[in-house]
Amino acid sequence: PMTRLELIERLRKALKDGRFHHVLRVEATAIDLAKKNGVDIEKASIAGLIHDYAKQRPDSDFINEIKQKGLNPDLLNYGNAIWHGIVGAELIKDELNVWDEDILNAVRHHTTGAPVMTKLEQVIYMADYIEPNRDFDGVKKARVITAANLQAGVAYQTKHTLNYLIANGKPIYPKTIDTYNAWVPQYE
Ligand code: DGI
Ligand code: FE
Ligand code: FE
Ligand code: FE
Repeated sequence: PMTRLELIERLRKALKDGRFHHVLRVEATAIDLAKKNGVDIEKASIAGLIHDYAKQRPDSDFINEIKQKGLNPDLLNYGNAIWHGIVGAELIKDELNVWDEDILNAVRHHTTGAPVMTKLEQVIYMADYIEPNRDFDGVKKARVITAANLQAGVAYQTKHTLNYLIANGKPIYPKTIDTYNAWVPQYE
């Protein structure tokens, strides 16, 4: 596997400047949340760095990967927002030689969440949402809630993201609904 510094060089090349700095902020936020929640710091660092590795790839790369790896064909009905995590994890295996399934699952679930998430997956899902440059209505509340209780943060993000998607007429990936049902009624 690559060292952190080798991964950083690969990410610098794969991403535009703004996105590159976002992943560095997600890494720092993930390390902070990992320390507070007893999560492996090394895995939080690597997962934070690589979570958006595939974000700027053309649609054709994802479509090829879905077909080649025999992923669920329903994925073809969605787009980059859904693909860059779930399908991005396959590109990461192919191209960055990261094979740790805990880290890959954190990448896979960083956009939609999942009904069952490890603490590492929760840390990456939340770090992506609250990294210091995020600026949306409710981000301050999201930071306060997440600092107090990681699982309550997951529920908060899941509820607000689904609300945003519906308000804007976006297609909802079924796993996003499953995540909502598993987390929001329980933690509200
Ligand atoms: O990649 P980032 O911008 O750092 O953040 P992200 O991967 O968490 O989210 C990317 C976008 O995906 C964000 O605008 C919310 C959106 N999203 C989350 N769940 C769904 C979704 N978009 C659609 N269409 N359907 C979903 O279920
Ligand atoms: Fe992302
Ligand atoms: Fe996110
Ligand atoms: Fe991100």
